[in-house]
Amino acid sequence: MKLDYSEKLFEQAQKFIPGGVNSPVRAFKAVGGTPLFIKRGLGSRILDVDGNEYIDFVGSWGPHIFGHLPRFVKSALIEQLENGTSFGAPTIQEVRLAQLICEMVPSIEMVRLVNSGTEATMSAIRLARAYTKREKIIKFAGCYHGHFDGFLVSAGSGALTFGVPSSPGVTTSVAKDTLIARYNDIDSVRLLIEENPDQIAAIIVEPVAGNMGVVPPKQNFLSALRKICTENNILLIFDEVITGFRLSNGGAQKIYGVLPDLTALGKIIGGGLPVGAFGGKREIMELLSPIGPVYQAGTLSGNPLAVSAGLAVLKFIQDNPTIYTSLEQKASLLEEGIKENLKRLGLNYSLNRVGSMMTLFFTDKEVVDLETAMTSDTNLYAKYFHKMLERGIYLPCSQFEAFFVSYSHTEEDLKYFLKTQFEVLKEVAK
Ligand code: KE4
Repeated sequence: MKLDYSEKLFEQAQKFIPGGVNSPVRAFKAVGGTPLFIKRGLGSRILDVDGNEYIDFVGSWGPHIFGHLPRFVKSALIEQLENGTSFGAPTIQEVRLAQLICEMVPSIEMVRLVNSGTEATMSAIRLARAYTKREKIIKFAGCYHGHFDGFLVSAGSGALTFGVPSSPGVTTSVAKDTLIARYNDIDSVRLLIEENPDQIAAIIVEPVAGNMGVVPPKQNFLSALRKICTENNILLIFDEVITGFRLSNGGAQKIYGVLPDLTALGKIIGGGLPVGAFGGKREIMELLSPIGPVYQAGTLSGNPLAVSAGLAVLKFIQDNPTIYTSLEQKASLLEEGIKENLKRLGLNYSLNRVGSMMTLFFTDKEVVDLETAMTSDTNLYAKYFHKMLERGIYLPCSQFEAFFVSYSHTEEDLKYFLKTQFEVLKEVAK
């Protein structure tokens, strides 16, 4: 596989951009080698600058549920482009997108559009602190909510219930307000609440974790979180940046029947352009400036070009609810095929799947939280990643990410994946 131009561009990029990338995970640090510079994407395919074509199972880390550049997104963008890109003033498109989100996501009565998932989650935290007049938050080890200071915190030492910075530049005073619980372990949440009575503003959770690899919520975990939050006047925040409109036309909250107080969205609602959103109960959202005292703003929030792409996607989802049946069929075909490959090769790696997001963990442990996810053999994953890439399959460049099936993946794509995976696993896992 010729990578000359990607290698040359990566060398240049590292002169001007830290690590040569604008987001760390893209740098292939977890798997080694040179990141591919992508020239174009269409449907289930991407093409790198050296002319190599791949079947894409990353989909820009989640946005491309319909594959690259679906016709309805392309036409929406071209139409908006004729009218301009940004005005810093209200537009009809953002009203329509906000209205659709409120109609489709069960818990959202009011929503504010922003430019990224991080902006959405960090603004939801600020709002929760203002609403409850409390300062501490609980997040879960292994869940990622963006690069807001308060989220870049790891569990403090056993004796300390509060967090310690997991990145330089995050102050200890910020980190001490973030408490870390164990995913799928409601007792770890109960303990933190008991140790910090009446001090916790919110619990933020990925209802289906995607950032330690895919980890589904155990039976009743989400409903237990809902109950414990209600009992303790804590706001429950669902970070649905990945799961929103990925798992259903109402996100994970519609599938699991658990309603959070606030929800963060991103990725799919931007159709591949920068859009995030946070929303929830009217009485909470009305605390936001300009009607309330909680300040939050953004020059390009609700940007007409970005919103036009997101609006086209949500309209297509609203008009075609059967897409999730088709996605489920494709994803379960892949899951069954992967399990068949593992069985034929006598391998007992763990495969976690929810809807069209899944992860193959190179461990024989059941993966239910960060600790079990970390038992995976990341070196083996790196070998698997590169051999799949050499054969034209583009997977996440980290063991601890989800890969995605899109509506544009054909049966031929999935069968090629399975055939290739069998050959590769036979080679790397011997
Ligand atoms: P952004 O600020 O990157 O748009 O969204 C942050 C975020 C928030 N919540 C969840 C559940 C997320 O998954 C993310 C971002 N996801 C990562 C990969 N899983 C984005 C990839 C990257 O960082 O480049």
